[in-house]
Amino acid sequence: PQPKYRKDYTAPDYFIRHIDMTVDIGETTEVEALLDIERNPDRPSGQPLQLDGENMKLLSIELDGKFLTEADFEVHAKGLNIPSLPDRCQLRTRVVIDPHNNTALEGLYRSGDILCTQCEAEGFRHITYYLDRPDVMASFRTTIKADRSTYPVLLSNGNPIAEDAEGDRHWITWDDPHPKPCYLFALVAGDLARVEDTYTTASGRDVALRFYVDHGNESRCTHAMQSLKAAMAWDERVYGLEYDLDVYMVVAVSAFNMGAMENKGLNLFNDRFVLADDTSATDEDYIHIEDVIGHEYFHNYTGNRVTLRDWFQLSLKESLTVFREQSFSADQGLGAVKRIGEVRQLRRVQFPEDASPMAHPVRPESYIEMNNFYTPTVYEKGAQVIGMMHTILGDAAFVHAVQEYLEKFDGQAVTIEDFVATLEQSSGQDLQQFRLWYSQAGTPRLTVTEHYDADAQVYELVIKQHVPDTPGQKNKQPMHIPLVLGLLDDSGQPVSLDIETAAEVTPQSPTQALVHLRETETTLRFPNRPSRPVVSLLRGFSAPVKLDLPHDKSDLHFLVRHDVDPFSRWDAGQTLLLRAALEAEQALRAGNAPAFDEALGETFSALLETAGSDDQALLAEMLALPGETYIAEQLDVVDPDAVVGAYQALRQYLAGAMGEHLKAAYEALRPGGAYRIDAGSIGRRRLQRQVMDYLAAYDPDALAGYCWQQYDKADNMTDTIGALAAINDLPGDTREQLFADFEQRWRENHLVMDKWLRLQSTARRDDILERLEQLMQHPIFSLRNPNRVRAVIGAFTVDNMPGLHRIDGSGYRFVADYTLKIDQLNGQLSARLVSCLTRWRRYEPQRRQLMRAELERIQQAGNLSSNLYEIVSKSLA
Ligand code: DPP
Ligand code: ZN
Repeated sequence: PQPKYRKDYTAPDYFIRHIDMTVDIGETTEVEALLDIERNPDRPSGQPLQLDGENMKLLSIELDGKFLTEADFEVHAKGLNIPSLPDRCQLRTRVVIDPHNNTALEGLYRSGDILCTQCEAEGFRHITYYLDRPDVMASFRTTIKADRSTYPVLLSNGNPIAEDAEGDRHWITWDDPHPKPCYLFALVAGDLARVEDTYTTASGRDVALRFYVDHGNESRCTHAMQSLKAAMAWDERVYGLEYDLDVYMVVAVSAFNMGAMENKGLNLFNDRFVLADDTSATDEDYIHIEDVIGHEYFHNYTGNRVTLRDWFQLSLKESLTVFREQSFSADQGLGAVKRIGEVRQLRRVQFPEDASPMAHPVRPESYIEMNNFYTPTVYEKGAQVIGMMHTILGDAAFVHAVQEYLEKFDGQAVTIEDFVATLEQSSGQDLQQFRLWYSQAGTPRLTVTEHYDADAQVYELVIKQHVPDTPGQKNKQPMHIPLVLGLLDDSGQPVSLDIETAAEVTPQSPTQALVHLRETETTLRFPNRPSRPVVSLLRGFSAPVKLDLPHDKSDLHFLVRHDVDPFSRWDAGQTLLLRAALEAEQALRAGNAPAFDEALGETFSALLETAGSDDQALLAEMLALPGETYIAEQLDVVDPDAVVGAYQALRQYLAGAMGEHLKAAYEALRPGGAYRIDAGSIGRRRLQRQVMDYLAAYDPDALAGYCWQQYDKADNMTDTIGALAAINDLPGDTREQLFADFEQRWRENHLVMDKWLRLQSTARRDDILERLEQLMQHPIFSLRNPNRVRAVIGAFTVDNMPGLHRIDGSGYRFVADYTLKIDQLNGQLSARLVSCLTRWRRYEPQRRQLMRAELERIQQAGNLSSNLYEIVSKSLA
């Protein structure tokens, strides 16, 4: 496989203005496509037409009504070429495809008993011969013919304009007048139940909202429907954007590679992001559903109305849409805590990616397989980049600029540069240097030193920035980094700011400022400080950077108690915990027992004593330890045993310091009434779950009793799963009985069983690999269903550090074996699973050798998907 490069972009030689397609579903599936083709006047004439098409059998081809013979065109494995064409013509092709044996889940495929499509990024070329690139936009008319009893529901984009039936068969024609790239095409055929509601837009138009789900699941769409209406109202209120069609459809699909897909007017969703009710869904499920429903809805403008010129621009639609989703979500109640969760996730998955052999800029320069670039960097780091521009412009100017962008480019396929230039023109801000966020990969590191001159009463900060080398990129330029900060005096009060510096400073309030770092080194002087203040840096996580704080431990304890910014307060606590974990890791490697400061125990016990306070969700975050992956991320050479040991030791120490208070807190946090899903109740449950995590370390027997009771009394899945999760690593009868009972109760519900699978795959036990094999024998398991595979193998690779890194290499071998097996079915999935091995160079010598050997074994197996080939070859390079 050969890479494609961003610099090689050229406009298409031909456009397709309209496609009239008939999909005839039967024993075999036949697709007839009539394309209205026009030469691009800006390109030389006489170019061949090169259509994309894979995994299909060509039956016939006609140009302007005349059948072509084999001498007139050339078919190859990736498409079809016609040497020359008139400036305008109609091309009709007829092909046969095989959705029933399509295990890759791109193009048209079978999921359970329904047929459905996934066309982003390049799936449409598995349905018919086409110019499968986003800058070719056509209006679509789609006729679907199928058996009436097997496929009573036939859906595509736009509006239904005609239908009829004859005998066992029926057909329906859909018309989508909005020209769109083919990655937004969708088709569904199946026996599905429909749940309908109406939304009245701000201007008074009624929009029909239709969810299609398996029969029996009708009552489980309520939350998704509510979320959709909330998202529609939010986009009207905040961005002034109204939905533009009469119908909005969402179909829940069980076998789906991604979370969901924003096809115009017809979203397809992984069913885990649609189906929910109190007994089967957790708080986190409810929140994810709201996020993903919002995300796909917001794409209707940022992605669909204004789309991408080419796939290197993917972040143009994804980062802006993630940013909009995150703003929407924060507005729904959890606010700052939501932000903390995003940062935790960014540090857990994106920072490692940015330091890996797959590190790439938010706007990649090249790819072998586009599906490998639906990454945390393009999505989550990209959203932080948008967030920084939001900070720099200010909310009103940012929203206004986005509106201008959407108006200016409505109906067009554009670039990230078009977007940034519009923000610049609209706001008058200079974003020239800021653009480096799109082209330079790697996480910038800020190193801050402080100095207080008591005689002169001046406090001084020196901030250095450095962007690390990444594959193909060395010696990077300094970036434009927005740093939000404030100072606290000895009593913990915010100080009014007066800053002397060469850098640009934008005051945000009398006590908080935005400093624009643009140089390798920036000095800030704060005059008239009668005593040394404590600085609170990177408030609200104003930039996606690693920050070496200047603070000593006592400053961090002080910030945990006093900082007014919830993010920085939380991060001060995390820094304390991280430093303690790293000291413990060092001790363990030196063969010593870890030791911890008493002050650490005091600070965190004191936090626990505020458990009755009103911000329980924030408190839960404050009490949660930095994860093992994040601890490992700080080390140049990773010894997984030492990392796991340090994490456990720190947890044990804090649990001991909190002692009996844990039980009191657990009791006090018991629910007072029926299950409710509001921010306050969610916060209480999260805190209770955190307390249980410490109790497992402090008093396992007491915890087992609590888990038993909690499981027994639970009227909701959050409490039920909370009990199983807390006891997951404690061997014993209670654990076995609860897991067995749960299986009996839920074995028919695959989404709920995913939770059961996931917990067991992440359990810390010596026989974990045998257990994984058993789980894969369970009747609900199938290597063809990505949700199941992610629940067993995916969860193991991400959340079972001791199991994956067993010193005999059996964890790596397990992953490699299944990666190869799954690659025969689904390259998108196998490429994700293998990523746990790609950073082998960072591990201690023995693991390094073992991981590398498995990667080489995969590489030598041959016949790999382009997805897996790209990841493995880049990680060995
Ligand atoms: N475009 C989808 C999404 O992120 C992924 N294919 O919404
Ligand atoms: Zn998206």
